[in-house]
Formats: sequence, C-alpha cells, structure tokens
Amino acid sequence: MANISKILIANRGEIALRIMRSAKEMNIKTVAVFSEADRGALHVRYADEAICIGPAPSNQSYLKSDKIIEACKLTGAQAIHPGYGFLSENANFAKEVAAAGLILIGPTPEAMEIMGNKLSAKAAALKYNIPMVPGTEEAITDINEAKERAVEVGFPILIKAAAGGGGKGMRIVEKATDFEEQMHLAVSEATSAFGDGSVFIERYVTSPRHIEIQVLGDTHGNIVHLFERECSVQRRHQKVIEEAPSSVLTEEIRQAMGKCAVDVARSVNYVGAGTVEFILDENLDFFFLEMNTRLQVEHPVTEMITGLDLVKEQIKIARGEVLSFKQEELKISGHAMELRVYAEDPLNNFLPDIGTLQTYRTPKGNGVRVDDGFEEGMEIPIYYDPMIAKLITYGATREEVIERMIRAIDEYDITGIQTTLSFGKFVMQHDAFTSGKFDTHFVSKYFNADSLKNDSEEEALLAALTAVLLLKKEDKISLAQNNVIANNWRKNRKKYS
Ligand code: MV4
Repeated sequence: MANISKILIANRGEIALRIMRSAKEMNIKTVAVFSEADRGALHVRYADEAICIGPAPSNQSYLKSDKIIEACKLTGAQAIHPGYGFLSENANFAKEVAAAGLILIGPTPEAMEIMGNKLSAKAAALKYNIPMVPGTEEAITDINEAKERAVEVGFPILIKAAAGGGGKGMRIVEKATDFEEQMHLAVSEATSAFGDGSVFIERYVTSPRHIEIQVLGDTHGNIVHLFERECSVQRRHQKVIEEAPSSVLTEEIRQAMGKCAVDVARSVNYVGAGTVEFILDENLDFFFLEMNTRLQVEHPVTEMITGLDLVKEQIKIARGEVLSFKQEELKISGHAMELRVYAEDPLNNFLPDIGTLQTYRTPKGNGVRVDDGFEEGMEIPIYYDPMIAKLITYGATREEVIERMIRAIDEYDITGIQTTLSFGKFVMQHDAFTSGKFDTHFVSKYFNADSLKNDSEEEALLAALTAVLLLKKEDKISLAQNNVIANNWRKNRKKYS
C-alpha cells in the first residue's frame, strides 16, 4: 500500500478547498500551489504549506507541470490531486508525474489518452455491447463516402471533432446539399482548436437529455457505478444545474445505464473516479457519448445521495486500497441539486461580470451545502473560470429540494457582481423544470433576459410603493423596518393582486 501523508493540490478556488477538507479529515497534510493573482486566496490560507508557481495566466502557473512537480519535491508531497480543468485530463502530465516517482490521484495515462479522443473512446467501448448513436466509427477521410453514410444514417446529422469535448467543434447538418461545406468548416475548426482535424458523424438526436453516470474503479479491477446525474440544464455547453437522481429514469434504465458505464470504464481498466456521459432520447433510449476522466464539478450531488465522499474514495484508491463496498450495497437516498453560481450577468447574455464581492453571505441551514472559494471583500480574478460557488441542496424528495434551493437562493446575499443566482431561481420556478419535462434546449427555449427583468421591475414597483408608504406615515422609520415592510409586501403580494 502506498504511503500518502502529504498531497499537493494542483488547482485553485472551490475545488482546491474541497479536496483539502477531505485530506484533512484523513490526517493527510496539504500543499497548495498558487499564481501571483491568488496570493490571498482561501485555498492558500487553508493549506498546511503553499508555493507560488508563477504569474496569473494559467499557462504560466496552474498549467506548468514542471513547477508543480518541483513543488512536490520541495515539500515532500507524495501525491498530486489535479481537481478538474487545468492538468486534470492531461495524459502527458500523468506520465511526467509517474516518471518523477509521484502518485497522480486519477486514472492511468493510457485511460486518459483513449478517453481523450471520442473515436478511440467509442472503439474501446465497442468491445462491450454499448449502445451508440449510429454514424461513422472512424475519422472521415473521404467526403463522398461520408456523405453516403450520412444519407444512410438520416439527416439531421452532427459532425463532431474527435479531439473535441464539451460541445466544441460540433456542427449540425440539416440536409445533404449542406454536407460538404459544413464538413470543410468542421475540419478547419477542429484543426485550429485542437491541432487535430479528425471528425466523424453521428445522427443528431434533436431533443436529448444529458445524463451521466459516476463510476469508481480501484487498482484491483473492481468497478462500481454511483448512479446518475441529470445535467440537461446548460447553456452553450456550460452546465448550470445538475441533480441526482434524474426524474425520468426508471429503475430498469438506471440499472442498464449503470452496467454500460461500468463496462465502458472496464474497457480501459479504469482506476479512480470517472464519469460516463450518455444522451437519452424521447423514447428513453440511451447512447454512450464520451467519458470524462476526472472528478467533476457536479460530484457533490452524487455524494449527497450516496453518502460517500468521492475525494476520500479517490485518495483510498490511489493508496491501493480495495473499494470498501460492492455495487449491491449502494443505494440512492433522497434527492440533491446543484446550482453553479457564476460571476456572470444573466441579463446581459451571461457575460462574465468581474469585480469585488462587496457583500458575500452564504445560505445556511438544513440540507444546504455551499462549496466556494471566496470571502466578502475578495476580488474575482479575470484569469480563471468565473464560477464562484456551487450551491447544493439535499432533501427527501425533488419537490423539497427545489423549495430548499429557492429558499437558499433567497438567503444568498451577493453584491458587487452579477451572478447566476437569479437565473437559478427562474429555473426552479419554471413549469418545464418542476414537472421534469425538459431537455438540453431548456435555456434557449424558455429563458431570455426579460424573464428576469419582470422580477426586477416588480422590485422597483415595490420600492416605489414602500416610499409612498413611508411618506404617508410621516414618522421616522428605520431602514430595517423599511425592509420588513417590503418583505411583508412581497410575501403578501399574491393576496393583494
Ligand atoms: C450529441 C447531441 C445530439 N446528437 N450527439 C454536446 C456536448 C458533447 N458532450 C456532446 N453533445 C451533444 N452530442 C448526438 N449524436 C447533442 C449534444 C448536445 C448536448 C449534450 C449534452 C448536454 C448538452 C448538450 C447541448 C447541446 C447538444
């Protein structure tokens, strides 16, 4: 069994803190690395030791594998947790870490390499009987041949970049006459974005739900799944709300998807935490799309419904331990939801909104978990991902979790920057969401800035009414009382209208 008494966390923000907390509970020392922009960051303060690895831009700091490995040598850390993003799915980094005699808390470089390419991922999965969207199994080399295949598969079709991920380099083709042109565009896009112009085609599933299965594999060949996460509420391939379990899966489909996910993982002898991504069509048929070889942003919803700590499991696996539970011992209890709180303006096309957190107060109480990496007064750096926190609610039923999420959003007090909290509330109150009848087009179908503006107009009206009330009363009234009046009015407005 490998000795791990000190871990270096090659990441920043909420996920760095999230990892350190689990390490601490396991009596493992932590080393933070940070860029010059993150000197005062919480992950730096939380860690037992911290090392500056370069200037703010991530290609000069958080992506510098040599600096990170050097920091391990300097501090005596035996293992590296890469978190998500940055170097987490970089097979070359995984190789460098191993060559330096260190442990990467994650899968093997081979598994990363295969799953890093959608075509090799599908080829590996073919060893098992995994449902896949009809299309081409190899990169397209001959346009006419590909066009014939597209006609066979049926339009609309989707051209995907083999090296792409998260929706980058995808093009929908509606009809055969557009095929050639779109093909050329896709190849040149893929070449400039990924340095690899390989593309393939799939039938386009027009109204899919995005459902993914969490898996865990140990170094002894045991692989289990931890059920699904529903991630259909996203915009521009950026997830905003995730939940577990999905409200559409039957126990039978859940089991079938879970088995497929375990098989996909087995096809590359998967070790560690990973996620197998599927789309589910209107007939509830599911198809394997790709596998993410990292701990994902949305892992907390799985933790809430299984009672497991995925970071602890990752560390135990890295130490060489045997998984301490069998598939049959795992079950779903309750329901969990996550809202990603981005520093973005939902009224302005979700443009990143940088600045200082003038007020920052998190919601508390039963069934609420906030994974964040900031404090009041801190500035959101422009160099990195604009996600400031994850708001997770947990409860007995989906209804309770939605009500709790709305309560938590109302309690969350952030000023100084615009956030996606208001958008989250919009979703929680939308019939398509509450009824569970939604797909990956939810945001483009139902959301526009006006849906939130109504809310702010209502608040403006409220302020005006309060002012009138105050004038009429003519006695001195404190700001606090003013708020009480406003809140009471808000609560009772349905009765008044
Ligand atoms: C698809 C699809 C429809 N048909 N493949 C987007 C991200 C990448 N992982 C795969 N994606 C899709 N692949 C076929 N054959 C629709 C999507 C898709 C999508 C998938 C999951 C979550 C959100 C999405 C938003 C738009 C499109």
